[in-house]
Amino acid sequence: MAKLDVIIAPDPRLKRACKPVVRVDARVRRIMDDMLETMYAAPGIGLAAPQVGVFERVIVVDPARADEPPRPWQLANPVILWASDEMSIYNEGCLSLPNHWADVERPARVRVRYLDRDNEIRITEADGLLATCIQHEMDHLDGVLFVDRISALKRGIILRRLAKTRKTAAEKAAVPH
Ligand code: GNR
Ligand code: NI
Repeated sequence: MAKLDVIIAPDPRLKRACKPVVRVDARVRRIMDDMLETMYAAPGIGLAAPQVGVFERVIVVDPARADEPPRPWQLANPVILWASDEMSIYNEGCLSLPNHWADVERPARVRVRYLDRDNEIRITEADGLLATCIQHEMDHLDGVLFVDRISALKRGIILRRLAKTRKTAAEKAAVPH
C-alpha cells in the first residue's frame, strides 16, 4: 500500500467529473487500498479518488470513532437510489479544505448501490455520519466540494484563505531565512 498526496483547493482538478469504473479489478483494488491508507494517515473519515488525482468513481469511508474498531467501506460507481425527505446538519470538514469547517444540510438517510472490492453489486442503507460522509464523497466525484453547498459569502472566505495560505507557504519555501 502507499500513502498518496491529497490535492488542496483551490485546484481545477477538484472540479472535474469522474469516469465510472468499468470493473473492480486488481488495479482498482490497489487504488481503494491506497486511498484507505491515505485517509487513515490524514486522519479522515472519507476520501474520494479525485482528491488523490484519480478521476474515477471510487470512494472510501470509515465513520468509526477512534475508540471503535475500524469499519472500512470501499465503493466504486456509487449511486443514490433513495434519499430521505428528513434532513440532517453536520459540521463538515474536508482533507482538500484543511482547517475549515461549515454546517452542511443533507438528506439524513440514503440507499446506495455500488460495486464492492470484489466487483459485486451491493445495496446498503446508511444514516447518521455514514450517510453524510457517503454523500460528501459522492459530491467529489462530480467536482462538488462542501463549500459549494454553503453561502457564497462563506465559500469565498474559505477559498480566499486557502489561496493565501498556499501563497505564504510557497514564498517561505522560495526565500529561506
Ligand atoms: O475527514 C473528513 N471528515 C468529515 C467530517 C464531516 C463530514 C464529512 C467529512 S469527509 C472528510 C474527509 C474528506 O475530505 N473526504 O472527502
Ligand atoms: Ni472531502
